[in-house]
Amino acid sequence: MNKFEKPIYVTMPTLAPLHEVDAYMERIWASGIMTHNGPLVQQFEKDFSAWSGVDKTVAVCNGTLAIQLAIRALGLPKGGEIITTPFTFIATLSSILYEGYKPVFVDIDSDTLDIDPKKIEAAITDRTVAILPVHVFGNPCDVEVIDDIAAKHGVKVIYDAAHAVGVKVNGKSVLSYGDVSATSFHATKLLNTSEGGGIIARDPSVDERLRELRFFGYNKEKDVACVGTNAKMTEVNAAIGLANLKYMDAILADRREKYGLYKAILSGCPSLSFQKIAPSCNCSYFPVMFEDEATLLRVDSALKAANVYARRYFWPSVNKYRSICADAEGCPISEDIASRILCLPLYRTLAGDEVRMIADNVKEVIG
Ligand code: T4K
Repeated sequence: MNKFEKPIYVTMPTLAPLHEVDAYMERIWASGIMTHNGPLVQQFEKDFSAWSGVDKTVAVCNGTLAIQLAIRALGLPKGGEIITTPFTFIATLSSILYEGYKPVFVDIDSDTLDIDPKKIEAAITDRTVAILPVHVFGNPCDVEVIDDIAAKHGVKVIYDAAHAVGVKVNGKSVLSYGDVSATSFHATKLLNTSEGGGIIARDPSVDERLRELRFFGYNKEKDVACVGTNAKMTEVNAAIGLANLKYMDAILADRREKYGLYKAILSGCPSLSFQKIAPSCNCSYFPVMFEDEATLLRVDSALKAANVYARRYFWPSVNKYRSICADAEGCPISEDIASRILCLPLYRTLAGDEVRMIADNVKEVIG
């Protein structure tokens, strides 16, 4: 077993050289503008949109509020049902509940780990107001099929794109599908602003409403147009994001290379399986599925003994959180996969040799 001297975490933030962040910080210090849709937030919105290939982005303070505001901006009938995936981070589910909607879980495709589009229509009722899929681990959902189902039934689509920066489908940004996409710029994400989120809306009036919602409900005329909140991104967060954005192409290439390295070593183990990813997946995580939970637990504790801290993303399947969704439907595929999937460390400063050592450790435990 290869032991590591320093702890190896599931991820580490991508950090641009400090002097490049400082150049932006000097502008903040010179102007005294720290927040309230300042020049750096506006520039970050513009530069992120250009890099992603979308018209506009609304920058907010985190990915969770991005989902909440996305739901709210669509003005959906209160109390309706939102169809979503059980295989996700708690923030997807809690945002639906926080906004006062009933989550209806549709099980996942066991290969892609995204919501199974073939099962969505059966879950649509006259109370359905939206579908909220997640591009799990940056692997794009079947967006064209999902958007078609939504159009046919007159419901909205909100994509939880927290993992999906830099992903293209049919040559277009995945963020341009659906009515709204909500992404995250958290420290653990491919593009980070420390804490942050971004919302991309298809309809310019929804974009406008999002800008009001994040700023206490004030509109451009400084009148209160709706019940808003404070979800602004600060200038300091935008400064970090602007500096990091310049490295995104290199970061994507690096992830793909290390993802390929893990896969090349671990593919030789017949008892392991992997997410079936689209060529455009951003490879932001390296999930691996074991035969059963007992094997996962054995590998996880051996890795910890070697100073490697993999993470059980996502466990449990969120439909199992009985304290907040007591009557949720069972989702056998998601529950099974959640019990035996582990994300191995993957980040820019992780060396290729370290990837090899971690993969060899996994192989050694499973035999
Ligand atoms: N939708 C989906 C599908 C999501 O996955 C998420 C968030 C959201 C929505 C909501 O987006 P945000 O509101 O968070 O913007 C992490 C992240 O906190 C969370 O952003 C992420 N998904 C989730 C999958 O993972 P934890 O509790 O596992 O993170 P934590 O703090 O243990 O960090 C993991 C490792 O990263 C640490 O062991 C070390 C490293 N790390 C972490 C932080 C915070 C650093 O090196 N530096 C840091 O500052 O939830």
